[in-house]
Amino acid sequence: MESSPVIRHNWTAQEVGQLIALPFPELLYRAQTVHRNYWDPGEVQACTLLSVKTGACPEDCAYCPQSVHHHAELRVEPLMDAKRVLEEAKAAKEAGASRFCMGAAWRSPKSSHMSALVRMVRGVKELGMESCMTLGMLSAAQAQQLAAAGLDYYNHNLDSSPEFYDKIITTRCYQDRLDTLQHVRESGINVCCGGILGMGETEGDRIGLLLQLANLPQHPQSVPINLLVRVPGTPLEDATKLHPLDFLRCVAAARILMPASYVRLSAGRESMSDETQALAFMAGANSIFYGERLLTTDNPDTTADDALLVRLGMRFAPPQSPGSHSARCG
Ligand code: SAM
Ligand code: DTB
Ligand code: SF4
Repeated sequence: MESSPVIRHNWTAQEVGQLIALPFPELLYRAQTVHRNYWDPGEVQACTLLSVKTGACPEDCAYCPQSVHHHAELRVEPLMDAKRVLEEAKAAKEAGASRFCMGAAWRSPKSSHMSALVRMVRGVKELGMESCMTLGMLSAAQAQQLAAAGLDYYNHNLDSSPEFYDKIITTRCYQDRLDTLQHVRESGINVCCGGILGMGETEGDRIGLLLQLANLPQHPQSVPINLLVRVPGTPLEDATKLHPLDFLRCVAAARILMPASYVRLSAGRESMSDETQALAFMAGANSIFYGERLLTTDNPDTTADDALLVRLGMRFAPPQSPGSHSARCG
């Protein structure tokens, strides 16, 4: 097994399976070695999320509290005014975030939404932050409109393996997701794409997800690894918990497979110990969601995250100009 810092797009399921199954110390050692070739191991990127349109989503994603098909407790809110969004972005910047991610509970945005979305992107850029949006499926034209506004990143997750996918979502297919990723990539916006672990999938499915991500034509510049937040009222509220070591194995594999990408320890940190998070940073995670809310669920308090970083002797990374984040690979 090779752990040299070479960017590959031709991984096989067997290779990824062998990686994941390495003795844990060996896997972490390899991931940390790759990590140090590309990144400063003392830095973590801080991204703050804001739900700019909440709930009443027509999609049936089994994990999601915002689906109209489920019964999670939630205050439905229409698209937020751009001015209010920018006030939140400013507060996030003052708290130390370098990237501001705006999420909407849509299958896809309507053309009538685009001018407000463009105002949000421009405003976040003017604050000197990286901008990110996650709005559902995008057409090529919509991706180009957001690119022209200066959007830095678009988040669209594959969520799981192609084989497990239809046990989780029936209202859109895997290929729809791949198509949106292609539109985003071709528009020049950086891709943020990852998935969710702990939905009852097998290890083979986790391997399948990692394989899909690692063999995309370009690695997503950001790879969010979410641990399922088991929200009451969703079909996955009683999903069997994933063992933290199995979660960590995937983080390490993601780092090895996609050396120059941010690997984000995303949803689910509320239920993780400090030790698990520390091991995730050892395994190559170098980004977190920072702020007391994710979209509709809780995230650790910023004071707890600040204290954790101090305890670990780590620090938040300053904003980077998109595209320059793999500068250390030389
Ligand atoms: N509606 C858009 C979409 O689905 O593309 C954007 C917002 S959606 C909430 C963004 C991502 O959040 C999903 O793709 C999923 O990976 C993640 N997510 C949603 N609910 C989650 C949960 N309960 N636990 C972990 N991740 C979750
Ligand atoms: C991603 O991969 N995780 C974030 C972000 N992209 C948009 C969302 C997590 C949502 C967790 C459930 C909630 O708060 O609604
Ligand atoms: Fe809607 Fe996105 Fe939630 Fe799926 S994940 S139900 S598309 S908000």
